[in-house]
Amino acid sequence: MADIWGAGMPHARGTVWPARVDQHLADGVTEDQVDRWVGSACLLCSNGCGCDIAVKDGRMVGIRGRATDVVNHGRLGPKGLYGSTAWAHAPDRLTRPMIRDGGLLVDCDWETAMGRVVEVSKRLLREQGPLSHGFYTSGQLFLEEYYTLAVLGKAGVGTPHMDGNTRLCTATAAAALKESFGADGQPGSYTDIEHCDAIFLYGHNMAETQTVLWARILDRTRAADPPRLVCVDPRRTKVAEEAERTGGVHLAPRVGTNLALLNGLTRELFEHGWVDHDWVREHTLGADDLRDIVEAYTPERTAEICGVAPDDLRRAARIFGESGNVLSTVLQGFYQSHQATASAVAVNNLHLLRGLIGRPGSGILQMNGQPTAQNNRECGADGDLPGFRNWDNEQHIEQLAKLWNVDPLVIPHWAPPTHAMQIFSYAEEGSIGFLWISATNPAVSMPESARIRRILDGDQCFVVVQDLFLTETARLADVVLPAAGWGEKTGTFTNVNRTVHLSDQAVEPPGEARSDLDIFLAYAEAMDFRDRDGEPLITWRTAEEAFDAWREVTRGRPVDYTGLTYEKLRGPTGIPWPVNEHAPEGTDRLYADAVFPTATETCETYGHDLLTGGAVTEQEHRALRPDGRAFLKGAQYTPAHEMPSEDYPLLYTTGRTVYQFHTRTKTARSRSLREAAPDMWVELSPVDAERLGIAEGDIVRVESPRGAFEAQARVGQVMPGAVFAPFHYGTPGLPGEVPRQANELTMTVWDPVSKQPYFKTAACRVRKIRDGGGPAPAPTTAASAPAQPGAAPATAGGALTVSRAVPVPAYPNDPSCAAEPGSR
Ligand SMILES: Nc1nc2c(c(=O)[nH]1)N[C@H]1C(S)=C(S)[C@@H](COP(=O)(O)OP(=O)(O)OC[C@H]3O[C@@H](n4cnc5c(=O)[nH]c(N)nc54)[C@H](O)[C@@H]3O)O[C@H]1N2
Ligand SMILES: Nc1nc2c(c(=O)[nH]1)N[C@H]1C(S)=C(S)[C@@H](COP(=O)(O)OP(=O)(O)OC[C@H]3O[C@@H](n4cnc5c(=O)[nH]c(N)nc54)[C@H](O)[C@@H]3O)O[C@H]1N2
Ligand code: SF4
Ligand SMILES: [Mo]
Repeated sequence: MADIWGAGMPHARGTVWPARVDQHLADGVTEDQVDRWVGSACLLCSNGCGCDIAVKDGRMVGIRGRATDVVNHGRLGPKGLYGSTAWAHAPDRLTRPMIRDGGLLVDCDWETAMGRVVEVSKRLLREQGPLSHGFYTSGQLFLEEYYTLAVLGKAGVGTPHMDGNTRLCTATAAAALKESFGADGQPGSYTDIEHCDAIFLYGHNMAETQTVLWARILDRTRAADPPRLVCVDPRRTKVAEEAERTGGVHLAPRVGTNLALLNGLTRELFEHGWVDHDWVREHTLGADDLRDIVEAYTPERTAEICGVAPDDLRRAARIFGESGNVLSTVLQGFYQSHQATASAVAVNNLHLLRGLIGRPGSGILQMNGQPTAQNNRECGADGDLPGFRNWDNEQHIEQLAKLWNVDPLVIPHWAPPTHAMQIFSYAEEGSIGFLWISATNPAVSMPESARIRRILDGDQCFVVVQDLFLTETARLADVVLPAAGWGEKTGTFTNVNRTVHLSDQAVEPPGEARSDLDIFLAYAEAMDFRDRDGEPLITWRTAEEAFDAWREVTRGRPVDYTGLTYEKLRGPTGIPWPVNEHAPEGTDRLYADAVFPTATETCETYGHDLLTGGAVTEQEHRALRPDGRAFLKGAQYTPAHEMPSEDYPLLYTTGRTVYQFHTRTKTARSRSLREAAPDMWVELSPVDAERLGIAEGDIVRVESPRGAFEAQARVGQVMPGAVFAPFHYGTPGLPGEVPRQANELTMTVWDPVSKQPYFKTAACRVRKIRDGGGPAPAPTTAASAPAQPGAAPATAGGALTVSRAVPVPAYPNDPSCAAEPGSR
């Protein structure tokens, strides 16, 4: 637990990342007692580490990394090891459906619960039509489940009101990829780590949020000839420390000023001639406009806006400009902060200006967070259309209509699909009277919690919640459906670098819990959705049949799954798409030929103005003749919606800690993880703490114009003027307990292009309530450590892991395997 990244295995540039198998078995279980190991991948973040699930007496009792998997080479991190199976047999798992009766949720059988769902659904469809229906799903279901939901929602119900919590998570990643390259899909690969000269991490605390990927980076930075790191984060994270250690830079911009910083970096590239003009002319559009936009962002002006030193900015730009190969990663410090899409696109711009794309070591990872967010974006249960199709392109709609054998008019495409924030507004007004929430806990995870609770609790909207547990959200539902979780059902999912894994069912779900696929299929059947010939709309019954239907949807699209089968995925490793007759073993890296899916006929969007979100029309797009060239797009920096004021003088930002996953439904049921970060805290800089008379562990009240919580203060690593709160801790709900969730304070505002809400920019004030009687319950092992070493007892626990180095297998697609055969 304390040794988050495990023992280092440093290795030379261009050689294969060494393999090591990490394994954890539940208390009292030994390896020889395990009955079977079942192939899967970890479902606790977007890294998608290949693993096997240990099964004993019909129960999941542990996990082991897969040495042969390209993604993780056998490694697992603390969440994967301790959090993957502990929740499965928790005594409070939902095992029966529930319905609200006389104000209370009471157990019932499936017939009653589904009967209630179908009755309300049919009535509203009859009386008010498809716009009365909303679906809010997840980044944690399986591909087959999203695809089924997408078909029943778009071709069955016919509603545009369908989105996922991916809107809160990686809508900006998708938007940035679409704006620059024409379609979603990660250009880069993890193998870029083995070949790069510099790594830029933008608003990405990878050391805590993708621990195995971070271990992979450490194995290069701790070896000879390391890449230099540049960290852009207002906290002094482990990433920031490593940036300093490697002779790189930690840029700590004022919260909400990312775009100004990036405009400053971009200007430096132009000023110093770090632009590959030939490449830019041949493969991109928009360089002149971009240069005009960034002209005013001199190092001095940028430094003033962002609160960084001008020379640090210059040094960072020089590292980008002069390194042979650069890998960039971007995550929530950008996606959930002010001017999200413009800032994320600016990272793509930097790579395009130097032509650093499509070759080993030069990659962009517009990261994902959730393990299956990518699949939701591919399958279109999130406000996209299946197969990265463009809702504004009639031909794309016709392709789907043909695949589903329905009239094109049934598929909603008269306006952009409704995004989650809008779906909740419609549910608030009651124009959406039926809202089906699956595998997400918005009562804790959406901004402005009090408002979300009101929407879910009110009578204006009938709420169905499908989950493993009676969450804060489920408690407000009208019907609760018990779902089978990871290991209890079969399906595929795709990690951030496009690697597809199959997760086979290992055990039976508890009680009457059913897989999400079975639940969606049962609804579709009860609703009697039909195609244009009167045949059942959905023809599949099993996950594998759903996958096979999906493969056809991807034919000819950038996200090509046609060469994948369940059989192939039962092999030694996950496989990155596209997989087809040209690339039967998959594709490590996109755009090696510098041809981008931007042609008007192909692209997933015609694009937007990054400042206002105004849409580009088909005619405008066609007139630009993008024809495979990438777009360089910029925007001016504007101040955030809510800036510090006299009343609320501090910047408020939120995020994660290494030991907890989201609203903790899984991680809090592992004793080791729970105890490592047991309760809410809030981080202040030493300067602000002193000014406010706050000491480590004091109980403080944090307030914004929208709400407040009380928690113990950690005098920590956040930059002066800012406050950081973890968002994992829900409201206890016991009488007399004060709310303590980070989202009580956040605001209902979103990015104009990606529509991703801004969890990382608001204003707040903090005051001391009373002594806390000890240090804050924040872990000491990473960014939440106290500023003063030793101010809190060291985080420990969970020594039940074994790790063993193993000979390196040959990884298909890994360019280091080809270049250095001797290193295997
Ligand atoms: N342990 C753990 N790992 C996880 C998850 C988890 O819950 N727990 N969740 C998974 C998911 S779904 C996601 S989306 C990812 C998220 O992974 P990350 O994006 O790495 O996590 P966050 O902590 O949300 O935010 C990253 C950093 O953004 C910084 N930040 C805040 N405001 C700003 C700003 O204005 N500008 C800049 N540049 N930085 C800012 C914060 O200080 C923080 O360190 O993690 C995934 N992995
Ligand atoms: N303030 C603030 N708020 C944030 C963020 C932030 O950084 N700051 N980050 C945002 C981000 S990036 C994300 S991804 C969201 C995450 O927010 P949520 O999606 O609300 O978080 P989870 O706790 O992962 O919720 C997933 C739910 O699905 C259930 N579940 C798990 N597996 C299954 C399954 O197979 N089937 C079904 N039916 N249910 C299942 C779990 O029990 C859990 O209740 O939070 C967002 N909210
Ligand atoms: S890095 Fe992510 S996918 Fe890998 S073990 Fe950790 S939580 Fe699981
Ligand atoms: Mo996320």
